[in-house]
Amino acid sequence: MTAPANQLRATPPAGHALNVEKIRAEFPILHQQVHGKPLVYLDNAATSQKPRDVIDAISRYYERDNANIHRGVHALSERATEAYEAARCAAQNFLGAALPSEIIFVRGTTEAINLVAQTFGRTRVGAGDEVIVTTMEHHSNIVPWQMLCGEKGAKLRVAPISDRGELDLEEFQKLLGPKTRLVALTHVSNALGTINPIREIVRMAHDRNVPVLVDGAQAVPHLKVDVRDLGCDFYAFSGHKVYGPTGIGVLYGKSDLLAAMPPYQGGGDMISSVTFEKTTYNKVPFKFEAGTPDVAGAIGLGAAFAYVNGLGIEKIGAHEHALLAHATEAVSAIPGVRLIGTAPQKAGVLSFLIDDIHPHDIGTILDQEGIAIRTGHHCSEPVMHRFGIPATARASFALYNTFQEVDALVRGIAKVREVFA
Ligand code: C6P
Repeated sequence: MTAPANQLRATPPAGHALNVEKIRAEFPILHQQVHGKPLVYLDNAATSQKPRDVIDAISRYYERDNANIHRGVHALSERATEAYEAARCAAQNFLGAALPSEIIFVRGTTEAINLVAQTFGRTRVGAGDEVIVTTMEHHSNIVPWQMLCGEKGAKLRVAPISDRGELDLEEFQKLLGPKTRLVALTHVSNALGTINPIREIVRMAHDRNVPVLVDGAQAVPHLKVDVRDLGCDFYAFSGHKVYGPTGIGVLYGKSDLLAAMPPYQGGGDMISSVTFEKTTYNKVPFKFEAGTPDVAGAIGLGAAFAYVNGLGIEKIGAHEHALLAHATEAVSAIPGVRLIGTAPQKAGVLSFLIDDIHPHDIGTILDQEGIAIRTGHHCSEPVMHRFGIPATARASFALYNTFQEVDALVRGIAKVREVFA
């Protein structure tokens, strides 16, 4: 867990230093020039780069073990099935889930949330009921609930955030009521970097018997997540933000909830028997994994968990926090810079504006310097509306970033100001 901002430190505490030089050697993509400059990749909240271990695990699978799973009696199918189910156990351990069957492989956070909305949501939410989200949600944690509420005649309630980008817990508490059927909120905001106090929010919701879904897309790369310690009912994340491949992600759900939920999609592997008169469904988690899954993706994700575990998520978080502290101090000292998202508890993300320069121009000029950041509304338009801005420039950090790269960003911002002077 990161330290509060008033304890921000620009170097990780003793014993927490990562060997970043060695780590960088394990990421082939980082060693290239962009527009004649060394690549400085600071768009990790959009997707992180992949270590050699992950790339090799996927290649090895296709070179040696590729087969369909849960279906064949031949050796390759057995090996592929074993590797896929081992990845499920790795995900279980990564999240601290009680059982492997509480882990459902999905395409990513977006699919995980849609799955819950279309199964749990459709059976539990009715006319006049309410679903609570927050102002700082990614569109993936707004639109599926809007669709559900529209279909059912239910109401979407929105917990507000402060000028620093913190959730207003008093207002959140007031929204919880007898009609609330679910709270769905992000663990870490992708646009602001705010870390939400999930344990406390879960306690408040559970006091009223309201289940909680947590969007963990921006949390798992930076924080130790233990779903049983958090107490949440669902937890969703994408593999590609935590050094795994694209196209694979995880939905964690408490086993009693998953068992009671209807399937999401129909097809192969999610059934135990089919006749034209009646189909009976497979047990959890297979009930939710219709069709041939992304076997290679799951195996790659398993390799990503091993990679992160090998380094230690606490060390990773401490390193990134030191980078964020250094970047926050250096960037906010530049005249004309306004930071968007200044909560005391933050992870991984620095969103900013420079004078009245459009963020897309900032991004384009930085790209010419070899620096990759994201600009725009970050699929979080309500956050932009809250701050009365159309977009931000966002630098986001990962375990392989260096203090020199932060300094390159600071020089790049100075260049942007020169261009627009
Ligand atoms: N945010 C970003 O640049 P998918 O696309 O399903 O892997 O993840 C969606 C998602 C859900 N929740 C949060 C908090 C997220 O940050 C994201 C993805 C990326 O901020 C791409 S828009």
